Amino acid sequence: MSVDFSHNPIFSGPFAHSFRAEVDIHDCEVEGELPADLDGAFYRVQPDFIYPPTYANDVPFNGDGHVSMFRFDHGHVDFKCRYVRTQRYKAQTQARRALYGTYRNRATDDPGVRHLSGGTANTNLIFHAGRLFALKEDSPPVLMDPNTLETLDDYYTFGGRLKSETFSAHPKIDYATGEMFNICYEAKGNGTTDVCFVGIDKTGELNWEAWIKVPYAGMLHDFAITEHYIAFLVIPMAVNMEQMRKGGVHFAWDSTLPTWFGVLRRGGDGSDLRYFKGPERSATHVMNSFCDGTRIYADMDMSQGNQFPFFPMLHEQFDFKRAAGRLTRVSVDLSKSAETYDMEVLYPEIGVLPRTDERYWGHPYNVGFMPVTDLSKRLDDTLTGNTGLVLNTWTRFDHNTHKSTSFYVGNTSSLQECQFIPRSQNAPEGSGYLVGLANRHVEQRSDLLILDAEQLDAGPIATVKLPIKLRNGVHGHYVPGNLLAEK
Ligand code: V55
Ligand code: FE
Repeated sequence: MSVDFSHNPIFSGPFAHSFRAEVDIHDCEVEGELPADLDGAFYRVQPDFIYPPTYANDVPFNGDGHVSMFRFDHGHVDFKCRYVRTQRYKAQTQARRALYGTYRNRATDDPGVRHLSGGTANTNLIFHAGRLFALKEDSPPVLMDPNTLETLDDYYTFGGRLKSETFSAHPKIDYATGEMFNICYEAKGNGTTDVCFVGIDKTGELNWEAWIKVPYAGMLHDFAITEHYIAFLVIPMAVNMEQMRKGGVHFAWDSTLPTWFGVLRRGGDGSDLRYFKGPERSATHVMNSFCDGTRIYADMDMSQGNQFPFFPMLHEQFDFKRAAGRLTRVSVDLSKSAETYDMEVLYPEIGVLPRTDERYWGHPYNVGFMPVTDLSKRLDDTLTGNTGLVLNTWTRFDHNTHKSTSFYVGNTSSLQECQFIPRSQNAPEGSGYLVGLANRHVEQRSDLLILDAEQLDAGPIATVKLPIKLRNGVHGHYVPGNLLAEK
């Protein structure tokens, strides 16, 4: 059977079709001037099915990890993109067909691949202790060479120290200590309520773990670190074993479930874990988080209902109004005996994928960024396929002044996630560049935009013109050049 993507609805939206190519561009074409001081690599990853899914109910989150690298070199930039050589990628390319079934339901996989990793490495990248990790939250990390994007290890377990079957896609680094932390959920297999937190020291050794239980197996996509605590939100995007037995995807939205904000001591054994209850809410990403004495704060892209239109809903229809996320400060005071957590909506903007100046991860901070939907400047629906909340603006939030400034991309383009790059290691918070991909809907092409992060409203200072159309990606990460030269 030939490769034919045309019959699957996943591929009908704009910038939804698999790219499937691996490309090198030496010295990319640039409009404007790339900053002469910019030296380092911006990595991002897109789910990119190498073969069309075999299940009609499959979701975009099940695509194969396809990593792009923009290597800035003092006024020049080279581009490279490669599929991650996951066990799944290798088995399927060898067989020349899809062998894996629907999203995170291993019983729908071909029996011949069920002993292999199901990981797609399609969600995020992070660089720590000289290693570039490509991540999917249902599997251990995959290591890539940060300069060539070769896959070095398709199932990295920190030398056997990772006991969890999973490792989530949002590790956090505390740059004050050099430690990396992560949450690992469904740590003992599909649907298990076991969660493992891990700490990796600045040399790359996994030297801390704490095991806890969650009230139900919800998607624990991201989590929060602070100087003394770790926190996470359990959301009603819950594993649905009954749906999976019928050949469905891993999750369904169950609005009858509460949310739970869990807090435990960083470095402890997990026995001090406390849960605080909240109403039906979704929040998949943390902008940043910090503690002040016994009070813990986590700023998240929180909405009232399900944010993912492609996951089944058990009790109601998907509602774009209830899916709208706003930057919300979730907090608890551990010195009090309250059983609920506090919520404060910080800004009116509707958006997802909040980011920050990562040097401040886990510490008090003032600057954050978020792709938002400016509803007053809607994209031309005939170009976007009218998919609802299209991201058309990057916004910078300053918590000190409570002001926002933004860059609007125009009504024939849309934006992907943005990434902050500090001007130098010692630059003040939020001083540097904001980069990310713009989807050009008329030209059917991608551009990388580089803005001065302190002057978003001035527009891009440089635009890297790609002759190709990348698809909608998930997350990215920036690594300064001096760390890439080290071996
Ligand atoms: C997310 C993304 C995923 C996934 C689960 O953005 C959650 C949230 C790209 O895959 O599997
Ligand atoms: Fe994410």
